[in-house]
Formats: sequence, structure tokens, C-alpha cells
Amino acid sequence: KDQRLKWFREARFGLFIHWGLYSAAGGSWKGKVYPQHYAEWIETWANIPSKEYSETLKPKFTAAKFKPEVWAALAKEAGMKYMVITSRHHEGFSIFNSKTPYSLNNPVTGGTNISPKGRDLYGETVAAFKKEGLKTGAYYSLLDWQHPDSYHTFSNNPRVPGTKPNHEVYKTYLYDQIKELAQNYGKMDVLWLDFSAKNNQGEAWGTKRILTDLIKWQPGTIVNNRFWDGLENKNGDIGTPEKYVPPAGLPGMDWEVSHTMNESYGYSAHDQNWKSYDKMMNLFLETVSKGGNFLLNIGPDGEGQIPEPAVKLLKEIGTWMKVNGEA
Ligand code: FUL
Repeated sequence: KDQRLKWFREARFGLFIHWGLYSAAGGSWKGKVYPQHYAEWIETWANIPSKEYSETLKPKFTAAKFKPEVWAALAKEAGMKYMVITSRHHEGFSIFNSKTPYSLNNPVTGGTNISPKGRDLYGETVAAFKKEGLKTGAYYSLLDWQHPDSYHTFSNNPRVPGTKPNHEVYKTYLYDQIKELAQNYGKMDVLWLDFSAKNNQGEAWGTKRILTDLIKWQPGTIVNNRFWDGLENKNGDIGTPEKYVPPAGLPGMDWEVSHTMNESYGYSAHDQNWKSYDKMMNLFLETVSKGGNFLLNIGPDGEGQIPEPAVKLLKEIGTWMKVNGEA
């Protein structure tokens, strides 16, 4: 374990990227703004059936201005040492090209891969960051709001009439997709699972089998702790406090705070509550001085553009890093 965690303990600073169909909604649906903090949860806030959700958002999720090499250069300039991107968030749509039969063709939405034709947005991002010398990892949601056999935790999505969920089918799907992520994109430095809700804990998600095999596919990988027993259990390699710095750190374990620059992880056009540079630096310094890593989030929009205030902040942080000899 010490061997696997060596780079992570030295890294201190990483980039979190939330990017999926929700990015194309930008925190509103049919003209109505949903003020809830997490724009990546719009499907739940606005009670949108998956079919309508994907039919509306797939054409808007164009990635037309997506330049992964610019993202990677920006992260490097900011002094970041690793990057974790949402290969698939709770909505259930993947930015990697999954070849499982369900991803290619399914009764709910037709398909769950959302990269524009001929592209693999996850693969392109990972490759660009590797090129800059950063470690890379996949966020992968255990929750899935559109698969008919998943638990639909926190989703109001109606089930397909006449079907009965068979969680074994969903477990196999999870396993197969994580296997693809682990086998098709070179070295995977982090697997960031999110999350097993309390009422479905234990082996409900099949994570024991996944993790047992993951270590064979990717012997060096680090796994976070959001599976099996819920948030912040002690089963994974790293604790993952969300948007707060635990006052006394997390004694006895490695950990990483994920933080947002405004309120939301996913892109939100109306969330302009950007943290100041001073506030951000305070959070960063508080985290690392207590022994944690800081995973700072950006939420690109459906075209793949990082909001201007976020770019500015990253550059300012980069200047601090340079002055302090960190970058
Ligand atoms: C949470 C998710 O529900 C949020 O949408 C976000 O991804 C955050 C990092 O983790 O559990």
C-alpha cells in the first residue's frame, strides 16, 4: 500500500473534472433554473426521464471547443500533479467508449456513450494529461439513474413499464465497464468510485469482485473510499471529504478534499458564486498543512469550455506555485 500511495502523498494537488450530459444543461431545464447546488444532479432536481434527458442533451453535448491539451497545460501550470475525470456520473452516460451491449444499445435511451462520433472524450483527456506528465484517474459512479436494473438511488426516474430490476444484471454491467476503463487506457492511477448509498451497502454493488480483479488489472492503482459502506468509510485507500476540510484532518488515513470553485461540480450557467483567490488558497493551504491532498474541480460546459473565472483562478494559483517553488 505504501508503494502504491507514494506518488499520491507527494502530489498534494490535483484537478477534478465533472463533464457529462448535465454540462450541456448548465443547471437549468426548459427555461427553469434549479438553484440546488449540484448542477450535475439536474436530472433528479427537474424529474427528467432519462430518454427525454438524453434526447435533449446529446445534441447539445458537442465538445466543439474541447481542447484537452489546453486543459492539461493549465493543470500543469497550476502545479497540479494528477487529474480525475468523470468517466460516467450518476446520470449513467459515459464519456468513454464502452463496448458493453447495454452501452451500445438499450431500451431506455438507445445508447449510453456520449462522445461525438469518432471520438473518445475520456481517452483523449487521459492521453493529454499523461503527455504533460500528470497521473490520471477515472471517477465512476456506482449509482446509475437510467439503467433499468440499477437501484435508482436518489433518482425519480420512472422504471421501464413491465420490467423488474435485476440487480445482478447491473452488477455485471458495472464490472464490465470498470474493466474497460482499467484495460483500455493504459495506466490508471486512481479509481474514484461514487458512491454506495447507505441503504444499498454491503455487497449490493459487487465491489468486492471489482476491486479484487482491479488490483490484477492495475496493480498500482489507488481506490477511494466511496463504496461498500458509504461515504468516508475505511475500506478504501483514501478518505474523500467533500467540500470541507476536516478540522483535525483524518488521523490514521490518507485523504483528499475535493473542492469546487463555485458551488457546483458540474457546469452551471447561473452559479456565479466564485470563491476568491484568497479563499481558495486558504482552503488549499489548510488542507495540505493538515496532511490532505486538494482535488480542485472544474466543470466545463457542453462544448468543452472551462468557465473564464475558473481559468483565471487556476492561473493565479499557478503564479503562487511558481513563486513558492512548487510548480
Ligand atoms: C458526490 C456526487 O453526488 C456529486 O455530484 C459530486 O460528484 C461529488 C464529488 O460527489 O457524491
